Amino acid sequence: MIKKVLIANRGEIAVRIMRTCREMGINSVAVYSDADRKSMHVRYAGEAIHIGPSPSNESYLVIDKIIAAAKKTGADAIHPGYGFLSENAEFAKKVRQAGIIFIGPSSHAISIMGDKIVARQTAMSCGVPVVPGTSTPVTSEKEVKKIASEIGYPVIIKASAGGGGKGMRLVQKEEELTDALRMAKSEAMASFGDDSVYVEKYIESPHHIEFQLLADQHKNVIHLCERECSIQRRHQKVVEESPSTIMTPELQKKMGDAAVMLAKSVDYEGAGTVEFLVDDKGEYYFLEMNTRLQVEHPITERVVGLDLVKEQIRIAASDPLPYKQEDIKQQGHAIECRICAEDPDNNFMPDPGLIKHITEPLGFGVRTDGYVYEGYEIPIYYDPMISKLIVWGRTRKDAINRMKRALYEYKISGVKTSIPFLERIMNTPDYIKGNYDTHFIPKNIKTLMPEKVKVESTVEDIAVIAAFFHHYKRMDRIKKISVVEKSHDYWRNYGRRKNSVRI
Ligand code: MV4
Repeated sequence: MIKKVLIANRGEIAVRIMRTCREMGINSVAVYSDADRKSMHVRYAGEAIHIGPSPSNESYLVIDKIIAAAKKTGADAIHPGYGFLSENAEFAKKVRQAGIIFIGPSSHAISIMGDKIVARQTAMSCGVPVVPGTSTPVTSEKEVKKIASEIGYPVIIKASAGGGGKGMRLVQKEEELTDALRMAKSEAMASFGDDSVYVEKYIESPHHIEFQLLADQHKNVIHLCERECSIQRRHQKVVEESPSTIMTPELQKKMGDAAVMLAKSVDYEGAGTVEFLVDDKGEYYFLEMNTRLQVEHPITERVVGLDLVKEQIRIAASDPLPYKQEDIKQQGHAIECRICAEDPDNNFMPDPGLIKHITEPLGFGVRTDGYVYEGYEIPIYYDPMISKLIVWGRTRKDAINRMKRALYEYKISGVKTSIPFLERIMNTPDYIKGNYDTHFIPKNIKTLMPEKVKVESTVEDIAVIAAFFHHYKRMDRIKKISVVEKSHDYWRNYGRRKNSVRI
């Protein structure tokens, strides 16, 4: 029996996990840094314990502090959330050595999947297709040249300790290889302290599709179908949906079975995700396995009707999965937008600060997983994601229209957010048609990033400004200024300054 769970995380995911704990009658313990004293996860938790200064490496990333907090509060289990220590094999091991349940897989499974070369070898040995390339780290330039000429250019060099796009280098032709290899290695060394790299054929325009898994302690492994995660910016997912518009029952069965096989081969336990690349011919290739609950898990929850955190906790408590693969059915369509405190007009620079006002969307088919509230100051130390907006619709079209409606209702002031950018994605014809791959954002950059009206001191601009003032003064004289006083349409006029002039 799990009676008290310590959540080794912060922000929206900490709150999301605690909500399920509350529903299950489980007490929750929050841990918090200096910057998070007033954070929502601290307010929501049954109890909260301070673990150190604001920088993560002095608080949320310190294994011993988290375990000490769990012991002190008598927590029987620790949920790591995502990020921070969630995929740290040493953490999982030390938690269990302390006699505490780690809500997640074995440290063995975490380390296998954490090393991308070992993960690749594991996939190969159980017959899961991988992208053509090396099965061991590459050592010399000569070796890379040989492999590249065998599989054909372009190739991609990836860091073994990487994942999620870090330390990747694309090589279009042989002349670029020397520099790319050197740069990939030095980047890998700088980021991970490990310069081993491997080579894969570069898949030109793939879809990034991942399968959600649940595995219990009794050898039952099932998949909860796929999530389409191709809309990324700098290897950060921006919008995800389920099902994928390119999925067919046949492909789903093949990929789902492959994901289940891989999990079985490492005696996987808990919730996990197997990522694939799918090319334009419907060929799929194993990319990596994430041994944590993922940011985008709610779209799967909505489409298959399961609370993944509840399933994780039950699995950790040794309960067998109460359903079989045949019981899992996708119903309708779900889309998630990640809402970040960042400025889309300024190269997506994080824009932390005080939330002066927030109104979240509500209504049928809408869910927000967030943590900020009016008067809360977003700290500079952590991820700028402040919430996830998840909608459901009977059809994909319904879901898109609902997402547009929900984004329209979403009002945040005090910080800049990615909401306008997300609205532009929802209005992009290729998105609406479901006709997109991993190149969606660069391909549609013109409409996603409308040129800002630049005010430069050219003669022409000055003339335009002068003409405007002339017109404005005339309007004033003839008393025809339309002033927004009390609006009949709150949403439309939200954020406009009082007495602002409509022009
Ligand atoms: C690839 C690839 C094409 N071919 N590997 C891996 C981590 C993920 N975040 C990006 N990854 C990719 N691996 C092979 N063999 C394409 C991607 C990829 C990508 C690459 C460049 C720019 C944007 C991308 C978006 C998604 C996936």
